[in-house]
Amino acid sequence: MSVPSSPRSATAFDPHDPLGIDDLLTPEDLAVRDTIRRWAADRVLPHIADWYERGELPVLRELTRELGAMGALGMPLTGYGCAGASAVQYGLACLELEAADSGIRSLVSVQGSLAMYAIHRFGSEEQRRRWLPGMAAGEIIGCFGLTEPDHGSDPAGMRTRAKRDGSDWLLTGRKMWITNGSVADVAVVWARTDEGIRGFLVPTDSPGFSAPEITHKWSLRASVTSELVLDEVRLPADAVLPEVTGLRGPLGCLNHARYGIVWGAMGAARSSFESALDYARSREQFGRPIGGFQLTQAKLADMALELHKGILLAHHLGLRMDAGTLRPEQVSFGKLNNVREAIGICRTARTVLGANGISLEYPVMRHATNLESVLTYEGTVEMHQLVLGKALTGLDAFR
Ligand code: TGC
Ligand code: FAD
Repeated sequence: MSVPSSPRSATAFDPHDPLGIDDLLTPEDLAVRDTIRRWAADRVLPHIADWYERGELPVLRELTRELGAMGALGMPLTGYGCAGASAVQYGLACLELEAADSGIRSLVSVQGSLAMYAIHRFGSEEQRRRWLPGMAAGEIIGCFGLTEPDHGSDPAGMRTRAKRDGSDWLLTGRKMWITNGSVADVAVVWARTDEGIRGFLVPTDSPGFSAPEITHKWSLRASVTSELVLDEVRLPADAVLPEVTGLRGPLGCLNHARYGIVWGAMGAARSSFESALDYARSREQFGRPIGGFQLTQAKLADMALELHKGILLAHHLGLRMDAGTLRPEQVSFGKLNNVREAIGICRTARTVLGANGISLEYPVMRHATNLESVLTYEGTVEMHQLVLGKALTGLDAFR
């Protein structure tokens, strides 16, 4: 092992990459990251505070097509117009998107890791051909309906029901808190059947389907969230995903989306940390920059520790996903740690900015409030603690 004998023999310390994590990335990884970073800087950052304040994402379809053109939708999937990128590259894209806003990363997660992944993994060849190329291009928007008003953390209790009627299916029930629900062209809906839980591809213009938007959100304001109402929606026999029965279907999709969040949360954290670092260098009190006070430096050092440890963890999990060795418990490890630490970083960054920390002129409070949703969706903190608790002890404490 070689240890630098003097500071001069080491590469220069980079405050934005103190551990030299960039050295772990391939030229292709860096190219993907830079492309998405440039796109977000150009297309999202100039408008996001305004969209957030207004509580809307007015150019959602346009942005989705642009994301499709960059290969960001269903990025690690292969064939059917998907980019076939590595898991690490997909993770880097999630980080860059969430550094702009969690709502944009959510759009990509739901489209690619939930709706497209479900079709790619559990659909028939015909379903893949029908839906995936348009979804990869961002022409067709998908959503993923698992959560119900009375069944969030415990989807096994879902009430949405699909009954056979001749060769058709009749779907009745309600889904809640569904990202992109009211703008989607196709909804992947999980429902109870006589055979167990199954997934259905529901064109959103089907009679009996409606998706009222959920308003008055104080988090993920630049993201569409909806209820799905299914009132005897008639679907043909081939609307069911043929390759899976049981909760392992939707939970298998969640592994992929949760993996993206492991990276994404570090994007929100990075943006908040950088905002705090800039501010600390320029804001003066008591005749000197606040970054010169030991208490501020302690905050910056602690934020940097958790930020870069989190990125290292995400990269480690990405390598495991690419090697095919990533376990669901390891995804829970990453989601639990990185979202919790990201919120902590945002909260500390907010204190460094003083009163400006609560202003939309800076991204910190927006990221912090977004992360309150990220902490809850895709499995709450408690669910991931219980997943790890079960893996550690062999004892199931969910029920
Ligand atoms: P349990 O009995 O443990 O498992 C039932 C079956 O599922 C299998 N399984 C998994 N398979 C793949 N990946 C995983 N992570 C899996 N976890 C479990 C399991 O092996 C079993 O298979 P089989 O074949 O033996 O039947 O299920 P449980 O009812 O005890 O529940 C376990 C628990 C609590 C961990 C699970 O229900 C859970 O994860 N709850 C949280 C629900 C959740 O995360 N919902 C997210 C909704 S989607 C969303 O939030 C999108 S946000 C938008 C955005 O991403 O931007
Ligand atoms: P509950 O399950 O009611 O939990 C409430 C509290 O009780 C939590 O703290 C929870 O951890 C705790 N709790 C529950 N059970 C236990 C236990 N056994 N032990 C200890 N504590 C427990 N869902 C989708 O299907 N698709 C989407 O696209 C989607 N998008 C979303 C977008 C946003 C903005 C939000 C906020 C949510 C979204 N969700 C989506 C829903 C999300 O997945 C759920 O909110 C989440 O799974 C938690 O369910 P719940 O809100 O019903 O909380």
